[in-house]
Amino acid sequence: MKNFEIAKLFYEMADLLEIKGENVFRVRAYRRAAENLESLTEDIAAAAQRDELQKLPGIGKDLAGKIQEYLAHGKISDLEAMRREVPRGLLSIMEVQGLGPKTAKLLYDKLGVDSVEKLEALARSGDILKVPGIREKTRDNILKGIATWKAGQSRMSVGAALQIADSLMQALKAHGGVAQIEVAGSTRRRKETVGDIDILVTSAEPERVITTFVSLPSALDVFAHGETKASIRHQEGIQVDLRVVEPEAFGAALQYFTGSKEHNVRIREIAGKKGLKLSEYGVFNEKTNQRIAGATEAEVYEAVGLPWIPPELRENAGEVEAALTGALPDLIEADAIRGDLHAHTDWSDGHHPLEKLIAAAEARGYEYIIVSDHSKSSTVAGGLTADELREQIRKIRELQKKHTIRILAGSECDILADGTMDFPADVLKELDIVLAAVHSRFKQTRPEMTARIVKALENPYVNILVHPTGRLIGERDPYDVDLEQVFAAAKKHGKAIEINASPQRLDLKDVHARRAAELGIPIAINTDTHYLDNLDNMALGIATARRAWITRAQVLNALPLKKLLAWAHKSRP
Ligand code: DGT
Ligand code: CA
Ligand code: CA
Repeated sequence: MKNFEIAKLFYEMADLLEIKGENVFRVRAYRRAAENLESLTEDIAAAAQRDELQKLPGIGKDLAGKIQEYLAHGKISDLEAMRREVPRGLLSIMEVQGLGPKTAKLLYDKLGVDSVEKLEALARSGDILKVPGIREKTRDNILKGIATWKAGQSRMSVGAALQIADSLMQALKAHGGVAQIEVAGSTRRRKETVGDIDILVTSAEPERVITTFVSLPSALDVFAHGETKASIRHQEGIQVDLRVVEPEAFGAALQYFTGSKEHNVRIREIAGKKGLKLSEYGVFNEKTNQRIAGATEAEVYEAVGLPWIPPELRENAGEVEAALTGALPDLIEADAIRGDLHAHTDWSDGHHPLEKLIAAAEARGYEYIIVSDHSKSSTVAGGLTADELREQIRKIRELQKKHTIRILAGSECDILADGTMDFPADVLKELDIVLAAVHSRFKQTRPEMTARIVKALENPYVNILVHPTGRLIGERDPYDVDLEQVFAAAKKHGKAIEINASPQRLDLKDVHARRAAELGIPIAINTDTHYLDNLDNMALGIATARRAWITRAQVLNALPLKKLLAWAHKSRP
């Protein structure tokens, strides 16, 4: 069967197209097709023979043609051409930010720099300065880029990890032998970054499952290949550990491998005091060694005298005490979310028309959806002028007549360097909801940045401070700001603070969101949608809120429309 071979080539094409800066939809189309081929159990050649390639998920005309070509000639000419254009070595150094494509090509051609290690050596020794056009500043940027690249190599955002885990689990299920399957570790806890992915399986045919796993096209290297355990390096760069366990120990193994280690230490202590021994194999009576629980997590916790604890809470951050006293929080769940309060359209830097956003929100069953494009000072993001915003509001009111979902006119309005808002009061007052965001001058001092945001929160029209620290995980540090002062101002003026659900942001992060919610500040969980499928990121925002111990009552967009609007307009003059 050529399924896996073709999947591997499609993964490579996606990488090459991405490096070349091609349309993201094309890049994704190749990745999705590769994932689907990984899970396809029928021989792709059989589908091709019936001329039914295009009936397969994710395969359009273009990709069907590539598959036909490979089946007939054993190669894909577009891929061959791209390989010549972007050699492997060049590809690897282009992953370093701060190194433009032109410089990368120059270093590759003239000095044979084909790895990040060589690039780093050259930059550190200073020899890189001999290359025409590379100055001290470029060199600094390259070194910074290398540091970020290294950090990014060691941990991955949980959003990306979840996608990889889901796709691997789907492939394993499709190829048979899998009974139960779950992702464990930090991925299951939805920690914002993940070191490696841990997957647990029960199976009557462990060997079959392990063999499938190590031969998947997305498995670049195999580190370990045992009878019930295997480790691979996934093509996205992360390690994945697979363990096959006995059904009667699945719950115990899931509990153990979900962690965190610190949480597990506490649970084992509690078990010990009851004369029980807890391990990845089950809960045992210490004296008789008899197993008293292990098949499900719930029975494992019950055996040690605790209610089941949601994985997002298992960080030894008070959850064990809460469980012992029956005080676990009733965490927010997906079905409590009534709408999204941060979304873009092609009026600014979103990639879909207004109508499509509304339809997508309707399809999710939301009660309301905001339209919150950028304001005029965000020029790179295509920010709207006041006139354009008024035009958009008119358009929204007109579209409203055809819809039952409430379309909220909003703006993601810039907080200017001095803390004033990018639009004056007479524009803001026409909006249903106003978001406030920092998009410029990230390098202000802590007192400047804090005063800037506090001033914005004093504005009577501002409702929600969005992505409050500006961090991009693995890419950009948060700006320097005193969050305690920001929270105090939000509390005083009755503003909400966002958990931005975009996997690159997750901003506020869990511990800060927990603090804000404890202070009584409403938390908005928003996707900041730029592509329609970003609406799915809501799940990640909810997971972050759950890690922050947040309940439905603390979530702004769990409010019904009327209450939401009453809240939003209460401080308007
Ligand atoms: P990561 O991969 O760094 O993002 O974090 P985790 O939590 O996924 O850690 P990992 O993959 O090393 O191990 C998965 C879980 O297995 C971990 O959360 C708890 C459990 N575990 C691993 N090693 C130990 C250990 O030495 N002692 C205990 N109590 N638990 C462990
Ligand atoms: Ca892990
Ligand atoms: Ca692991």
